[in-house]
Amino acid sequence: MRVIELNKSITASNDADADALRAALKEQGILLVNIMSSPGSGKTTLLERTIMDMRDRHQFGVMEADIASDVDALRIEKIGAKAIQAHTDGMCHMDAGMTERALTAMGCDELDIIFLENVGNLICPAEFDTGAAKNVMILSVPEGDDKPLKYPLMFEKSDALIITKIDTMDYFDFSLDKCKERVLRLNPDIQIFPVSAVTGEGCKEWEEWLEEQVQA
Ligand SMILES: Nc1nc2c(ncn2[C@@H]2O[C@H](COP(=O)(O)OP(=O)(O)OP(=O)(O)O)[C@@H](O)[C@H]2O)c(=O)[nH]1
Ligand SMILES: [Mg+2]
Repeated sequence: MRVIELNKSITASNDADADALRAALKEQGILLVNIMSSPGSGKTTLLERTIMDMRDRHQFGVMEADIASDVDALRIEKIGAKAIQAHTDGMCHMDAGMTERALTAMGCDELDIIFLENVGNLICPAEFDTGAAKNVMILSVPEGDDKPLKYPLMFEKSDALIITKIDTMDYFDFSLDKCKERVLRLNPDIQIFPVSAVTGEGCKEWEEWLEEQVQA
């Protein structure tokens, strides 16, 4: 497993770097999807299922951004997809310069969908454009349906919201309707997919949306 140590980007203009990276990836026909959520919401589990369901049609790569360890990248390699572990030098987010260096280190010539599993937290990753074509947020049922009220920016910045662990709905006081209403008030254009990465419920709709983004 390769681990790349990333330090803070030297350029001050993250937005310009992000636009340049987005344009370069579009030119190469690569869809970069930035996955954001709190720690343990189920990012890696959902990526494993998505890759296994779609790997006959696409070549996947995953950049796992964490402060330490290589466990997530090893999980992705275990299912046969390309992966690199990026260490953020204690930083709580990825920016465009860090994303570009991780992409270069991984190598993406033969890939057509690349996931960036961003550092787990609901605040900092929403503030930095990574250069991804699409931003996807994951919220899990045990975290509660009030999260759109407390962390609005991430919901505003995301193109899609995956509400995961719906198989645990009976055990938590989570209202899907209330959650959707709160999210849509912040971002009327967001696509919402309730799923369980364990049972597979709802994953087809999310994967169809992902397929549409690759084709676009
Ligand atoms: N019941 C249930 N458990 C899930 C689901 N998805 C993930 N989990 C469990 O949630 C825990 C965390 O899952 P991960 O996929 O490692 O979460 P993560 O967001 O990648 O975690 P970090 O990378 O550490 O932030 C594990 O115990 C998973 O088995 C789901 O849909 N349903
Ligand atoms: Mg993970």
